[in-house]
Amino acid sequence: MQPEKNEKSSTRKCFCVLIYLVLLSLASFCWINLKRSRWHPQLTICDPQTKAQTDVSVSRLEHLPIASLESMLYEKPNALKPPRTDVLMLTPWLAPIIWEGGFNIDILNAQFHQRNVHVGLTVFAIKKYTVFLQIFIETAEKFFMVGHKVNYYVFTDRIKDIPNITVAEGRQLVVLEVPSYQRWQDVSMRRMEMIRDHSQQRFINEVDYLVCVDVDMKFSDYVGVEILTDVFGTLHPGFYGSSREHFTFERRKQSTACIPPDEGDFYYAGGYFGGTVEEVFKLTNFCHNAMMTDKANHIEAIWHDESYLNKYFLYHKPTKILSPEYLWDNNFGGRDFLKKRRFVAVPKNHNAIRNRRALNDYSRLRAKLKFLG
Ligand code: 4GW
Ligand code: MN
Repeated sequence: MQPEKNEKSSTRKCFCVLIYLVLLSLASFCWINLKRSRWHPQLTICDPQTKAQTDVSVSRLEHLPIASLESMLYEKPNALKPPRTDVLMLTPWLAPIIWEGGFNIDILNAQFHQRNVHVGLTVFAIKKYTVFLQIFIETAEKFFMVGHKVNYYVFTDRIKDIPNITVAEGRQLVVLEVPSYQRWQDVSMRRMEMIRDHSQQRFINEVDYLVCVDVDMKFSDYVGVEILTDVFGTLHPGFYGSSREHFTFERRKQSTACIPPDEGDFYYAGGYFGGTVEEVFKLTNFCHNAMMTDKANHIEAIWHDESYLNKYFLYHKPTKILSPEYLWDNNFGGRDFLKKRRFVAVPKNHNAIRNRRALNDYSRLRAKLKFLG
């Protein structure tokens, strides 16, 4: 009698385990699908650990548009008459430098519409820098990639402070919660790591290009698909006319960001770069790894992420370069060559926005640079 009882109870146990497993897999299936569908609302709040799961190759092919032929009328280019002669429009490695007058936006828009491009604009608003978001997004709605699909990716540690902005059709505001760092240098530098990680986990499934910029800025004229290419950098508004010796590259040989005095093409700004998700992944991965190597050796490059970016671009040349039209500071006034000021710095109340210790660091560094010429 006993063995039969045992057998019965173990069969029951097996059955219960089986039911439990079926219910578990059903629940996880529902949960995964629910997570995916959360992507659709305009404002998406997402856990930093989230991993997007779409199959890239399948989703991209599914969305390919059907080729159509359309004619367009515009002024004929003249092989013997350059549109502008006052600025450099091509680098020695044949990358265009983007200036007003050097492109026809209608042709470019038609080309990028044919490809149905989707652009991601990444911006960090950590701690008090959330105050810049309202103007940043409002002006981007007016001037950034108008008529194209845009995802704003706002990285923040203060989700509650994100303004509730309604964005136009075809555009989405995605808020990504990230940790904040105590040192302001780390706040700035860790952007590379976070862009890299999110490129791999989510951006690669959602957008074709990434544009990565500072938040203490506003758009004041059009910024469109003319900037899009494999990988681009932007001429720093303080150094477009400088000689190599005046570029503030990292010069100490112990740092991975070191650039020797007889090398360097341009001085690129840390606050404006981009390209395809794949290329931005490579760039940010390089910069983050270089920073980690330096950290282990107790050294930090002079201008933080900007120094590592400049090192990357020296040996991985950008395929387009944005002129200072795309990154200007009105404190510099205007310039004859500057036909448009597309993206300009918002004046910061340094005392209110930055902590005092950081201010001291900053003024010491500026004084040192002045002294060095
Ligand atoms: C000193 O106290 C700080 S705080 C220097 C940068 C800080 C900071 C920067 C911050 O507290 N929160 C934050 O989100 N950021 C992000 O890093 C923000 O996107 C900002 O635009 C970017 C670079 O810092 P920044 O604009 O102050 O740098 P600069 O003056 O070189 O444009
Ligand atoms: Mn800035």
